[in-house]
Amino acid sequence: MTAFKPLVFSGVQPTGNLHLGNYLGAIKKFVALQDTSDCIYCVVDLHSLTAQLVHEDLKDQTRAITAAFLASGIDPKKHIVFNQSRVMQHAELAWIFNCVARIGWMNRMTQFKDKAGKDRENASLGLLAYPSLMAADILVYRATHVPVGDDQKQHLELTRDIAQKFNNDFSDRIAGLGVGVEMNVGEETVNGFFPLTEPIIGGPAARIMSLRDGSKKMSKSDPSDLSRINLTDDADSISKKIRKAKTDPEALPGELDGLAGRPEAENLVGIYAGLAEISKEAVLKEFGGQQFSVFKPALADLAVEKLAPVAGEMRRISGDRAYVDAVLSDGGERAGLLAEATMKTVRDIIGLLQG
Ligand code: AQP
Repeated sequence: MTAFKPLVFSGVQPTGNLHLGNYLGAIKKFVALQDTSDCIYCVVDLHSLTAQLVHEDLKDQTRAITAAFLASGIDPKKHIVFNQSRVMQHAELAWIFNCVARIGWMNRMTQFKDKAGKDRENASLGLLAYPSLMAADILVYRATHVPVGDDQKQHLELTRDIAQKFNNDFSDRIAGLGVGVEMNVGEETVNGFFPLTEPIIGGPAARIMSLRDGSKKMSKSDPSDLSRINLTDDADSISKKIRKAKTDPEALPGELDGLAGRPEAENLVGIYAGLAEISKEAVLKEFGGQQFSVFKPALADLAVEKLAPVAGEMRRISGDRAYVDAVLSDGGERAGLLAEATMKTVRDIIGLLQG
């Protein structure tokens, strides 16, 4: 569908402890995609300022997410790992996209509505413009694929809208400079500078929910630590949190249909499936008819078995701060070269005077 060189980009904010949702929804996919694609993985520190401007320990949080990437199996030599603020072209392109995107588009974003709450007038401009920076993160590398959790689907659609509007608004200049790439948009073949990036979402763990409330996604910012399994939790905490996870009194059904209207049960089945790398159907085949008193201990054992090695590696890698910093510095340099190549052309397309 596209003639752009396939390239994967994704990012994680250094806003707190990584949890099972981040791991199953995003990081596990990052690791798997390394075998088939060139990948760029970024700790998006500039994004984290939208939630909280003054951080006590932003540098250490950035290192901790990097350690989680590496501990999970991301190879920083074959691919690129860096933190966003090292490559200022992200912010430069975000500014241009702020001028391409419309305020109405941003106002419609459910994440903005959720995070701004009732006092929208008092939310930071950065929080409103978050998706524009996210589009810049992706498109400054002209990335074609973005593995994310289900909660980021709307932002990815907006990234496509921004790319499409830029391609349309500047179509003559893109053609004049000969920097377009042919791609199919619906029935049409158009020439654009930015790809219409595809999200990679799906599988049984695309949206992991809170262990305390099956209607809320598992989140770093949930005040209850019992709502999430942190990647740094020890075996006892993992088992305790799964034991205390909210459920209903029914046994597990044998078929997927039987999970309808049972969000907490569905969530635990999804977590099991994500960790075991099998489908929810396969989990129900094994545990259908069983009570949670049987399923929860099996889930806890599986979670400990899969997460303990990652937590151990994270601790080991975090202890070597010089290594983590070297990875980010090397990745930043390599990412910076790619981003600058894109921005040179973007400045030409727009008509900015440069040396
Ligand atoms: N509950 C989740 N289930 C599946 N995937 C998830 N992701 C986040 N929560 C879940 C995915 O993890 C990646 C990194 O997320 P992020 O840290 O950049 O942003 P976020 O979505 O804002 O994460 P949190 O934990 O919910 O943080 P707060 O509480 O600060 O808002 C993304 O691919 C995301 O989809």
